[in-house]
Amino acid sequence: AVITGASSGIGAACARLYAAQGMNLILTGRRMELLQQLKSELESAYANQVLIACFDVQDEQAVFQAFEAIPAPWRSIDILVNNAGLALGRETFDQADLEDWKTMLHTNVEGLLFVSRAVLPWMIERRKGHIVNIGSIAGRQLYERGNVYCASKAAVEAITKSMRIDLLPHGIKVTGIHPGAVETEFSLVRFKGDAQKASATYQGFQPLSAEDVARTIVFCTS
Ligand code: NDP
Ligand code: 8X3
Repeated sequence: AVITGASSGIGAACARLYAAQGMNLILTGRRMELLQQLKSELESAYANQVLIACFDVQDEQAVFQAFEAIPAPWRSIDILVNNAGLALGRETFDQADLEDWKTMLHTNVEGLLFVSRAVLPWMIERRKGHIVNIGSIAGRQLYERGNVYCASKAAVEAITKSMRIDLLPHGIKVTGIHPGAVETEFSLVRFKGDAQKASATYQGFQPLSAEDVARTIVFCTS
């Protein structure tokens, strides 16, 4: 399985659950150190192998180069979890930072497209594969100051449905997972390191855990 955004949150939880099932993993993200730590943790707990591919999903060239560098025995990919993503800022439409908007669209939408296209030829060749795209309830239930994050996740849902139709003739399955609030690094990233604002996000209700979502992903691909 390939998991993007495996250095924290839902992606890391997914890696742990798939590893426990004996699956070999290709883990991606930008923070090499965290990926290395997870690789060591998993390889010392289980007999499976972990390959790290460190790149920014926004960078088209870097994505394709990273997958071109994957050794042949690793190219029999059964599962791709397109999980890497983020929200940045919580401003009204007129106040939001344009750079934040671009980063969300480049990461959540373009990044998912690049990684999918890099992996797909190997799945098509084997007439086998399952792609899981992580959208969000935010793509369906719009909220105040959610604007472009919500739009990026609505795009993920449209892309997921379109992939499912176009890839069916190749025997490839496509699933969309659209979680509600999950307590991960997500809000810390959204509020640019402001821990107070991040934890305030989860006041008054019990958020999902990364493992809750990972269990659903693993169930869907089982
Ligand atoms: P985290 O911030 O904990 O994890 C996000 C992961 O995405 C990290 O591993 C990060 O790795 C990776 N990532 C972010 N930007 C890039 C990039 N440009 N290139 C490569 N990797 C990147 O958040 P979550 O685990 O919560 O988020 C995972 C997914 O779930 C996201 O798509 C998010 O939108 C979605 N989601 C989250 C919800 C929530 O409430 N938390 C609810 C619904 C959906 P690194 O920084 O090392 O690059
Ligand atoms: C993340 C969930 O509701 O915080 O996608 O936007 S929410």
